[in-house]
Amino acid sequence: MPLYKGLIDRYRDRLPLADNIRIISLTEGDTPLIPLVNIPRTLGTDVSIYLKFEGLNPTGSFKDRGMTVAVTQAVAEGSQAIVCASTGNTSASAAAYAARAGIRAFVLIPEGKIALGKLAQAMMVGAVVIQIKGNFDDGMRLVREVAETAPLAIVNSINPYRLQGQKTAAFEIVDSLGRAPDYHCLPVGNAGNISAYWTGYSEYAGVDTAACVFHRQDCAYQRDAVTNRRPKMLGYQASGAAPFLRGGPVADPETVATAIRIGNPQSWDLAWAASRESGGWFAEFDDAEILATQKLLAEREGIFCEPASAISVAGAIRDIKNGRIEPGCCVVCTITGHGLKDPDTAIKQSATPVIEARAMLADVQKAILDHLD
Ligand code: AN7
Repeated sequence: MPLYKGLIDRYRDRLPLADNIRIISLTEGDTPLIPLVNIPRTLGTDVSIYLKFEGLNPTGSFKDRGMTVAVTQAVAEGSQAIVCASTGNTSASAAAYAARAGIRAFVLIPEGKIALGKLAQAMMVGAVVIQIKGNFDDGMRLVREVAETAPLAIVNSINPYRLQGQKTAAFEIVDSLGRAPDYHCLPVGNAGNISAYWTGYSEYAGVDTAACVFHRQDCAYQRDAVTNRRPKMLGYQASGAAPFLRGGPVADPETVATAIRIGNPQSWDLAWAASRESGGWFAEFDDAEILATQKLLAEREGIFCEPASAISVAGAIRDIKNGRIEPGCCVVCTITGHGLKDPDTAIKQSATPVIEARAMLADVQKAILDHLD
């Protein structure tokens, strides 16, 4: 096997980048597809559930896929600085790729509503972190406005190169499974990722979609179909931040899953197109259900994800139980971010307390015997 060099290198012929440009990469992508083994057994279902574990990207979230392409293109266009609004993961990723490229990153984050790991990442690599007294949607508006007055490349997913990078996750899934799944479950915040996956699945099936903005120009998507099917796209939102369930923007989004605390998704039309064209649906979960699923995944499967990511598994479980996802199907859930991103939320809900012990055998023995059953 040749050395893996990142997703631009692997999928270059399906990405709208010019030849001979400097690629800004941290060797992102190529993430594992992990089958669930214990949860399906408990459910008594023969549905196969796979997790696309995007928490194993270089900065711990799926954002790196879009960022390698967006920052590569920004540098190719001569940008000296990038800017984004973020609930945390985009800022961590943008900051890292800017450091790699040797350019400046400005990140706007909502005050007090960003998981600690994400803040540490952006600060550590030297991004200029601007905490605004407002939420993500305020930040997004300000980014659009400030980019008109200063020479900054926006690297939020309104930058179409972001979705182009993120669509490669769908390619990897089809390449690994040898087929497209029947259902694909995703958390939905700003709605870029669900749009990107649908673009990727559609391109691999040789079908045009609204988000195929680049390939429409040269029709490459029509030439190279590698599968004849596409999954139904299932988008899950937190009840306190569920514009796709309410039918329009939500003014004051609130959820423990801060990554998806977004009331005015920028890829509204693309996400609806993905849902409608695929025959999928949107559904919502409250914070208690999100946290319970995060814990279930950790305790039953050993997989530690951040709260927002657990919602895709919550959705799969509910829709398997209620029969909307039929027996015998193949389901992929994207685990969008690593659990280490948000240690505070994890520690708060941990069932096993830390036991204080003297550095003596008797204390350690007692602690162990108390917990052996
Ligand atoms: C872990 O970082 O929007 O629907 O600013 O971090 O494509 O927005 C994060 C989004 C899901 C939602 N899971 O994806 C940001 C940001 C995690 C995330 C989403 C995000 P989109």
